[in-house]
Amino acid sequence: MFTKVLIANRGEIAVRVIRACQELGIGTVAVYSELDRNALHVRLADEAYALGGQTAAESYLNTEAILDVIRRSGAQAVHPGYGFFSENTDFARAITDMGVTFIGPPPEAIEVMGDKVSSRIAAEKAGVAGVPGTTEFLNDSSEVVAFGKAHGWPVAIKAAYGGGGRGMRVVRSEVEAAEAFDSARSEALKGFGRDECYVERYLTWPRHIEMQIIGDTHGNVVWVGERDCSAQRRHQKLVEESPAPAFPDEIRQAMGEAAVKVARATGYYNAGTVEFLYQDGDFFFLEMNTRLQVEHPVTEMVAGIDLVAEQLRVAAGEPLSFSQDDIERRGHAIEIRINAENPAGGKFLPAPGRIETIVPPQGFGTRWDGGYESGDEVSQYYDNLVGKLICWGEDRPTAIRRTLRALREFRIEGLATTIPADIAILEHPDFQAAEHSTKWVEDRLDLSQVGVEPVAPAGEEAEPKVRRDVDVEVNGKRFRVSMFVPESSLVAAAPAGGRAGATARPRRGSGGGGARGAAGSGSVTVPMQGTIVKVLVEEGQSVESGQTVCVLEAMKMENNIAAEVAGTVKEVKVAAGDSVGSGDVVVVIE
Ligand code: MV4
Repeated sequence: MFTKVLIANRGEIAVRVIRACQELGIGTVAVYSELDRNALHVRLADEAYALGGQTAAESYLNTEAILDVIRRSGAQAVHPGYGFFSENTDFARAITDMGVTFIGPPPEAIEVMGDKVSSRIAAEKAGVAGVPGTTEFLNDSSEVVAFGKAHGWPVAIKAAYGGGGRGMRVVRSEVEAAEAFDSARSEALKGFGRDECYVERYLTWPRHIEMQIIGDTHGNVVWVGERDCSAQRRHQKLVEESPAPAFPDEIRQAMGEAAVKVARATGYYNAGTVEFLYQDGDFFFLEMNTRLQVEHPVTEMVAGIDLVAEQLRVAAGEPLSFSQDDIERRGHAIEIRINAENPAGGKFLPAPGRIETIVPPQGFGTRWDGGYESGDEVSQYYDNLVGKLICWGEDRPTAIRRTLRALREFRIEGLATTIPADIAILEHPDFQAAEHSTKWVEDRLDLSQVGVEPVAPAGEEAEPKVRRDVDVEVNGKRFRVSMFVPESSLVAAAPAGGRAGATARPRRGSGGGGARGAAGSGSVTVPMQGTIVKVLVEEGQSVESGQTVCVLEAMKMENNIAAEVAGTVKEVKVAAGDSVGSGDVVVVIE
């Protein structure tokens, strides 16, 4: 096993990998941008090296800087996490040439799976079908029309070198074909620099189900379990779960075997995910992700397997620590991605900023894989995933209830998050009945009522509460009621002219304070029980309205007690050290 691993990433996934290394006794090397100098992954790692730069391109994607840190730190292997260098074969080869292990699949497999056409051909060679369609590139829109007539409408035109839905056009009838073909091509050219397109049947209500596989360098490849990632918006997954609901076990077995066949056909090792579309009992190969994915924990929770630890083992040349027959899946797991985005009105506007307070939920079956703690900054320059909440339950209804409980318990102050949208998804009868699809969030889920005001921090210190007793009558019965209210509200609620304004120090942003009513009263009273620590006026002295006449210490705070009217001090009723009660007159002004 390695003794030192460099984690070429940041945020929650860097934290996730560091934790796995620590549990295996492996030393950890973090890298960081200027903005991440004191980020959680840096705080947790054994060593940390600056990459310089702020944007991802200047820092986490700076190959030379990372190669330099590998040399200086003596790391024997690099875990790329997801994103950044995770599917970059130049990087994988560069470090391999230095004698450093890339914790991931062979570069040849990354290349084959790197575009839709070669991956689809590879899957077909392995005997795994994609959505019925062509693997030849389209020359003109008449071929789209011919395909539609032969296989039925709608059809999808897809950019061969595209991704994330860009360059995809749905064609519902012959008349739409020409324009759709042109716009798919131009979007593909703009987005990916190549405009080759192909056509396939368009599935109108599919689910996105993906299969986790892992292999070693000894020829073992196993499937660990599927994840349903249908609840997504604009190709950003919001909720993932395992097992896929309403998914028969024979299909699971067949999908698992299909995924293993695809992996074997490309000489795959390490962790990978084969994506399928599933509709009406049929599944079709979509693409393969040649990396550890964000949503890997749902599989871990159901299978009881630490996928990152296993990645480290197989990268070190060890055989997989389990066989296909050893894998048992139990219960149901749901992952919620919590992003710093404001889902108000379904807009999901990025909401980077400082997390004033983050208190993740706890309890049975409740896991938090986060990248930040209270006081940390979610930068606009990087992915705004704050972390992932993963809940496990005996069955799907239990897991849904637990996830909802945990989401409602979650406290994040200082910025807006996707939590209200996540709650709306999990509460929805369509989701609970597993009647959703990849289009459900955008087409059916109504988020117009979801409004999020970022929760403001509670302030440096909680405002002291004071007791106030009032008499109330309920249905003719008299009750004496004790209220425990913030001082500021007490002052604001005081009857006009009744008492002097009290100014608490340190002063808080809002609230009452200050004298109320122009008339004011000559009898200066204290608004709460406490001790007079200073008397600032004497009999016969003239005072201004608003002038402090004495200082009252109450609830460990000093409060200036001010005159409400200008005049001459007729009587001083207290001295320093005196105890006073709420409403006591301390000074009389004429
Ligand atoms: C499809 C499809 C329906 N029929 N292909 C979108 C992104 C790309 N990776 C594949 N995508 C789709 N391909 C056919 N023939 C529906 C989608 C799709 C989708 C797929 C997976 C996850 C989310 C999605 C959201 C919208 C559309």
